[in-house]
Amino acid sequence: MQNYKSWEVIPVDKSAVQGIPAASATVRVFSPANIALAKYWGKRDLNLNLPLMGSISITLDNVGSFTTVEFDRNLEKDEFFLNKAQIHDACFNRVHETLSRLRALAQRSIYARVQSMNNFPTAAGLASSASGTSALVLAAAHALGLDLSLTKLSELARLGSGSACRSFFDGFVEWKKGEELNGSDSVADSILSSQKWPLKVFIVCVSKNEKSTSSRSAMLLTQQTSPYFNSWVESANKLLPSFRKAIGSQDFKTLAELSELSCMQMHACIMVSQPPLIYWTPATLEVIQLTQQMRLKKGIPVFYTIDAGANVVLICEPEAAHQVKKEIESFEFIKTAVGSGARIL
Ligand code: 2P0
Repeated sequence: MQNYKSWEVIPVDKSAVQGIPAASATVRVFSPANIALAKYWGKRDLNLNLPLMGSISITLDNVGSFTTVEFDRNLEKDEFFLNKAQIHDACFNRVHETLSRLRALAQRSIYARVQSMNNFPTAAGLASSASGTSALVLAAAHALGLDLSLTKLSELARLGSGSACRSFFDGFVEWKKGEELNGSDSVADSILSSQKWPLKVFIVCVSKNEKSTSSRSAMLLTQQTSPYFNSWVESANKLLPSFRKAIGSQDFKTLAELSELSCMQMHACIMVSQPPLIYWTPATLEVIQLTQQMRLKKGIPVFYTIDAGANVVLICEPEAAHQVKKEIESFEFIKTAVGSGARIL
């Protein structure tokens, strides 16, 4: 497998980058997923996807979306294919809205065919909307000949899906809550490069099924009905300075404790929504407990985090990667729990 570090434009039609040729312009890109350590879960503006808290994520290598955007004068409307299937639902509407924002910037009225493939399970709580939306923005901007800064690309991605704004940057990335109503100060940037602290990430896939409730509607449900929502928001914002300090000083133990705390607080808040929403399966809980045993009993520098789904992401010090991989491979129960086997990406 070719090694993709951070986002990358894969040349398909070089003329497209300079401007739209007569009939069509095609650009293919790769954009990585990102996994939040300090979680984003709650919005101060639903239309602009502005968060109620700052968040911090780690950008993945190799795990993400390959997206081809082809602007074609023969199309009468936008078309969107995800993992080869044509999409017509709310997900298509979001793609169309994102393309329309970019068309407006480029002052063009040409429609596009978008083909996106994820090299990991889609909508299974593994940040596929982050990689997919950032890839879409990147490819469409290039195909339209727009020369935009990473900050502007990140803003356009945020408007499509909040967490996508973090996928343009390497290593540890902070997305600021910001105060401005128009979101001008709610921006993402890298706070420490992956080279400086090359932590290893394992995705323990206990379920490849698409989740029954999307992140977007679950976030709204939590915000509207969870009795813990206000204290979650307050706590999430309070934890951020400690997160920054732990990352700045490469203090693994503190980062592990903070990340697990943020994850647990977010899921506790989600679980008590009305109706209650539980993303986990029994295997999720098993992985949590085995990870705790690895760190607290065996002294292996590893911690877990879980996004809006059943799958668990383990993060460890680079020198512990071999040992962690061996431990995960011995998680026999995952095979019996889901029948498809543990998948370690
Ligand atoms: C995050 N998640 O910080 C959190 C943690 C999932 C759990 O952001 O409505 O797809 O498009 O802004 O970004 C998933 O929600 O939601 C998410 P929208 P998004 O990564």
